Amino acid sequence: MPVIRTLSQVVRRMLLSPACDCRTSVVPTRFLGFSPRQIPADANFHSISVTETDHPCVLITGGLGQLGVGLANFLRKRFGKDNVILSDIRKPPNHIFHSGPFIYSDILDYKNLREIVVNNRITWLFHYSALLSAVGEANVSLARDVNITGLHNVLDVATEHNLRLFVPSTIGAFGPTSPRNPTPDLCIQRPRTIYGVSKVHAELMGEYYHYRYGLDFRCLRYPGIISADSQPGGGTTDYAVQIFHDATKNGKFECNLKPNTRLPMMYIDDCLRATLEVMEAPEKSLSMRTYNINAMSFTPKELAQEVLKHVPEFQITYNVDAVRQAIADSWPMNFDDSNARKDWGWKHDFDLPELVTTMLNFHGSDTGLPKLTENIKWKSACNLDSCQGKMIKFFML
Ligand code: VAH
Repeated sequence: MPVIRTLSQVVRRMLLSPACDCRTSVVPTRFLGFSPRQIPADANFHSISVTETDHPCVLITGGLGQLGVGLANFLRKRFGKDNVILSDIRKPPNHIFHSGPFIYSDILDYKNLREIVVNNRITWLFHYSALLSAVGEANVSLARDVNITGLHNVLDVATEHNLRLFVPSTIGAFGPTSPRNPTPDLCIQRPRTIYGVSKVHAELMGEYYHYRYGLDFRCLRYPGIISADSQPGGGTTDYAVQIFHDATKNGKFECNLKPNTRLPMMYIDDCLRATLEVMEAPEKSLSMRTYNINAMSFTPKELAQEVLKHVPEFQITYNVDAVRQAIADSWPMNFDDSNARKDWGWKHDFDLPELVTTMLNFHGSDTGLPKLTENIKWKSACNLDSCQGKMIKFFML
């Protein structure tokens, strides 16, 4: 029997051995090392599985982006404030710093990540650090470092320390040659942005680490996320957040996409709930590791028409941003999320009317506007040009 010297010889021998009919079965190569960074076979850097008592110990990277703070608040209600650590490379505002554990984490520093995971006995990691679509096109090399090299570090640390890892993907992981209406989970993915390419890479690498090393990797492709109390991060769908701020502050909005640009969208509360639900789903229920999730799909024109039902003087104009328009034209118009609904019971709560009422109430509240309900509609009693950023008088119809 020849002496097997290298791991590749082991794998080759396994794949080619008569016992392994690779045409029909995936070779279970999980025991061939715990992670790609484990060099000598006996130098086992693999953490023992930390038995999660009655809650995970959570780390969120990229915590100061559009979703991190909302996710931290949501998970702290579920697992306890001290069991959810928010992290970023930037200093947080006071109200965030004092709302729960916050630490520095740099996903480009592999040793920093390992130290955080070990010192805080992390068991779940939500990896939100990424440059989004439009901002990524303006800085491709940084997007490649953060979205790809950073991801590699997170995958390795998660594998070596037995973490349950969530990495968000996006409608941006599809491209102009993908079916667009609707877009299924499994189809051609040739995105035309560094953001999309990096997210396809994240999906494929996460699934590889799952099958090769047993990493509990879970991934959702998010639609454009609309958040009330957090700013979007320089993406293509950001118009759908800004419109509400401008509608309540000065009654008009300049949209940077064409009126009939249809994109899948979701309110942040649905997004955060879906993220927790897929992380809590029993492994046996997951037929896939990467799922589309959907809620609604609308155009700027349809969104403006819904806003007009509550702010009749509202005016929308269009000044198309060619970069964002080209990106949007390459993305799905509607998502097929039937696998998520079948496997782990995904169901959205917010459709367009609920979204608009919720967002207008949030932005209206800091201008002293009455809360909108079904039978309350605002009507400005003024010419918007003279509004000076505030509606002067309202009455309930
Ligand atoms: C972007 N808001 O526009 C992000 C998101 C689905 C889009 O990933 O880049």
